[in-house]
Amino acid sequence: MTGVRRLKALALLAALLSAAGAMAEEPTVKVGAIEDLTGPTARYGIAIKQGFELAAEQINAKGGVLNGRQIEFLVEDAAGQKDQAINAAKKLLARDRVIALLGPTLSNEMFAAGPVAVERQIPIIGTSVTADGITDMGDWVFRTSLPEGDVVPAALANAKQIFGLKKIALLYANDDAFSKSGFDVFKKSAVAAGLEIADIESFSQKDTDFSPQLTKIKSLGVDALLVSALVEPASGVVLQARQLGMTMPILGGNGFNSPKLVEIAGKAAEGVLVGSPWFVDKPQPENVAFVTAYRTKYDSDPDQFAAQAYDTMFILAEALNRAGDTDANKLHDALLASDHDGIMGPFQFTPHRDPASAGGVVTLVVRDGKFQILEPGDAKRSVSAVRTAFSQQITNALVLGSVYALFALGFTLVFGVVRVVNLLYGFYFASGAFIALFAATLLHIPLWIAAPLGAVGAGAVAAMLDGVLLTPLRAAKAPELAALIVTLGGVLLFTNCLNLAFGTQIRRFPAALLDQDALDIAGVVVTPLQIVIVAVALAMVAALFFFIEKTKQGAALRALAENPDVAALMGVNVGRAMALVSFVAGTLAGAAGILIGLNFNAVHPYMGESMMLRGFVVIIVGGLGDIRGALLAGLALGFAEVFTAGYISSDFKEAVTFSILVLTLWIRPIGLFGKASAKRA
Ligand code: 1QQ
Repeated sequence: MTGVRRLKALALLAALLSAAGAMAEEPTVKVGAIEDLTGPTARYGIAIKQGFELAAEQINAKGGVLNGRQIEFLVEDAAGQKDQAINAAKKLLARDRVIALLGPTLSNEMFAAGPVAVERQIPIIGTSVTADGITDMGDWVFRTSLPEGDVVPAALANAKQIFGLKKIALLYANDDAFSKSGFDVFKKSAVAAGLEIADIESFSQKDTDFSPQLTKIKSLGVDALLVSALVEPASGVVLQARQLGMTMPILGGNGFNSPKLVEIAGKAAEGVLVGSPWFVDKPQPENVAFVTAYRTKYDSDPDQFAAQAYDTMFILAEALNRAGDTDANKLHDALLASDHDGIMGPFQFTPHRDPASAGGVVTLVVRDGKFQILEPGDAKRSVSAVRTAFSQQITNALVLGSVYALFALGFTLVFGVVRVVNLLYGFYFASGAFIALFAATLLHIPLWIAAPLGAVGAGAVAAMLDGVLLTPLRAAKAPELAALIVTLGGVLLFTNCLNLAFGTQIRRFPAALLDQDALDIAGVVVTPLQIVIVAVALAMVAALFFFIEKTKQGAALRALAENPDVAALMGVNVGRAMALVSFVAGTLAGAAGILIGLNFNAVHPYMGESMMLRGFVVIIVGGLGDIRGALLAGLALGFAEVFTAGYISSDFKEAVTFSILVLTLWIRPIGLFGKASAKRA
């Protein structure tokens, strides 16, 4: 290389290095969000993420922040779980070194992840969290979402005026921070508005049956139902309230304000009210531009959560520019000085880092499948009839009890014949529901075919799994405990597989498939579906009795139940008989799962779990393998649960179930119907 050439090469290298240096001087500004992208609250989280993305894209297109730096938006999934929210916060702070955190989606998660940001002294800005006490966590916790206390009183006052409300009832989820806090606000606002609170009922997030509480509320003749819950349970409440013929306005909190409510509850959602700081048809030009850009990018309408997120990204970008660099302390102070004019309206923080103004709150109503501004004309929807709660509760109990009986019969049959407490049975329950659901929704098979298909499918799964898992144990004459442990391992494994494959969220049959007008029979409201449920359950029970008592295979099973060795000597093919029992029992479990899934329109991997406790109670109370006992005990359990929830509290439902079990064991260990020598099957 000549000297000149070498110089040229060096010059080139220097130029390259300086170009790289210039690029290195303009690193991106990393902003991290913790949102629910999977799980039951994903609908909120995805809308929020899209709102952030759209804003970041627009800000970047206009030159970014801090004189030309691009915003790099990173998002971690918290899936509605507190521990996942904490991990996401730690990851974004330690690994990605984000300059601020946005989210999490839920107050529950914020109470977990907020302290992480406080400890690291990095701003965290909630855009959807509305529970009381969020910003009390520390100086680094901000929120742009209006707390329930700012929204609910306005919406309630509005509803009171339009519907002439006097007497209301309250219903809320008692195991979620937002729902509990929203309930406190509802209660306080109702008292302040001079409304009579006729009843307060609660439920747990994982509940899918709200009919006992609703039936009680219905009997009180209230003018409106106030509900504090996240969208999944909220939709279930709305669906069942309408099924019970409750046509009064239902006012929800922030959790209701999602298009998912209408998707799940269908026609039942009509007349649902919610207070909101924003609505899609807001005429301001900035909002029109936002809605248009959002529709273009995502092919769907934004909701309130997307709108709040969109504004928040601008608020953060403006604060960064005011701060002049990414220093956390400067950013913190710059955020406090925010004065943003966005699609939600003018925005400033209070010194306590909450939104300063609650102006612009509107009351929305679901009309024609969409949230629209509430108008006086909507009042004509409010009609509420007082009905006899007692006969309605009996109907609820009959529906539930007949499905429990169906479930318990199979469980007891397996126990009676195979002598194994088969914990996989709860998995077969869920399998039936999943097969029917997918047959109906993915393959578009009509429900009346999809449902039996699901039941038989669950039977096949049962025959196969029992064969694979239990035959070796039988061959080795392993003790009964071994079989119990194997089925325990099996149920954990397969339920986890269902969970991995389909997620923990509640899946629904399309609302349109189940949209049906309830029948009013002498003041008792039943849906055609509920009549079908009881009829199918009874028909299957009758068929089982016929099979056991009157057929040759049934006789073989009875022989097997009496004494397997003698049965084998008599020529009963034990392996085949076992497979048959598993198939029949699995079919009963699957059918029960489908009927429960349809009744509450809720299917999820863990639906069999709570059924297992009930299965145990029924087996033991009914008399260890006695199918008549199981039938009666199943029905009785349905009644016990419905009446406990309806007349005491749903919190005690499981306690009552368990007490029945323990009492039976104390007083009559062989079960109410068991004979000393336990005639089984
Ligand atoms: C909270 C809420 C939820 C409805 C947000 C999606 O308001 O958890 O605070």
